[in-house]
Amino acid sequence: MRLLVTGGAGFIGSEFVRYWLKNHNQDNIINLDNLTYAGNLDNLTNIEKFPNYQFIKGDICDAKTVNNAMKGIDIVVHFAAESHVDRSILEPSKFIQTNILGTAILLESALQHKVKRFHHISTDEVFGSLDLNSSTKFNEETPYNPKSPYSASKASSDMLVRAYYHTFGLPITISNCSNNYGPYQFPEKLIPLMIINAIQGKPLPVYGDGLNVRDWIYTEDHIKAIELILEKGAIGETYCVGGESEIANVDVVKKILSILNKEEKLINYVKDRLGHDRRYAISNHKISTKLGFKPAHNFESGIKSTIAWYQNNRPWWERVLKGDYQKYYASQYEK
Ligand code: NAD
Ligand code: TDX
Repeated sequence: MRLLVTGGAGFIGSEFVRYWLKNHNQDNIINLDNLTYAGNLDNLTNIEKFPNYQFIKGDICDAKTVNNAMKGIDIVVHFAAESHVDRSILEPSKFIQTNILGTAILLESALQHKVKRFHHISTDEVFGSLDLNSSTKFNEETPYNPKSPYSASKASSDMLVRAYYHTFGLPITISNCSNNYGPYQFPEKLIPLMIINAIQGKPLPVYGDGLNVRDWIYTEDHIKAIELILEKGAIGETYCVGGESEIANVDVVKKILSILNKEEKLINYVKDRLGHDRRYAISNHKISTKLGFKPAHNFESGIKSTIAWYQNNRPWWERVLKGDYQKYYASQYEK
């Protein structure tokens, strides 16, 4: 099989590329990524010389580049996106461009090239926000109710994917996953930002009261869910994917501090995120009963191996912290 992976130099996309080449070595992967601030070829050094791997630096919003990359492709796995909620508050237009327009261009090209499968990676954030005191979880039937420019752009892209299935018969599947964490995550997201700040003895900026809840999944478990969907998922279907680990932000931060043996006085409560979603929780019922998915990592084991990775890969994150990251950090946290 020939796979076109978009966004394969990012956090989750690069985990997919590394995993797939290791476990499906008869397949070929073309990785199309335009290397935004979040794209990093250092994530792929183990596999970059593999004969069945090819990298194309290009934008999913550029139809010519996409059409060239799509030639001979059997399966598209679409990760490329602007992915950080806080940046979508600072600059929504980039999210509309990449997440909506870029997905539309890929869908049209996949249809023209008669691909056998278009798998779209989406998020639980499209469903909106749950009450802290309820036990309700999002599932495949939950109506969309996105609240941030990021989640609204992802919801729009999901709708376009569904429209290409219903109108044109493009063989699609969609996964809506909860918050990922693990090695190689860009340190703008909660867990790597807190780990790196804690290692450096810097304040840990917790938004609002710190009681917002997220459901955490170790990236490798997310990739295994995608593998199951590609191998056994039904065309036209959506699958929710969760980590079965709902935790309040401040408890995540306290856990990181305790593993690193640092004091809780590093916690710094800062101004809340605009429109901050209170709680996400997602049901694995469909993917577990239909495809046999079960996350292999619990938060306790996943966070320990993630912290160990950041401790052992200091040059990776020191390079990332240079340059534009400093500007972003100052505009987000030092205003
Ligand atoms: P990321 O920000 O780490 O990586 C995104 C990648 O896409 C980068 O390599 C970037 O260079 C590339 N990219 C961005 N714009 C592009 C464009 N116009 N053309 C080509 N490449 C482009 O993101 P991530 O956390 O790995 O997320 C991957 C996907 O998973 C996204 O679609 C995101 O919405 C979804 N998702 C993420 C999470 C999470 O917790 N991180 C959870 C659920 C779903
Ligand atoms: O400095 C911070 N302080 C803080 O309290 C940051 C960066 C975050 N937070 C809070 C906000 C959220 O309640 O931590 C929680 C997690 O924040 P993020 O890591 O930014 O993730 P979230 O906004 O929940 O969105 C993530 O999960 C779904 C990903 O970024 C999305 O790409 C994915 O779709």
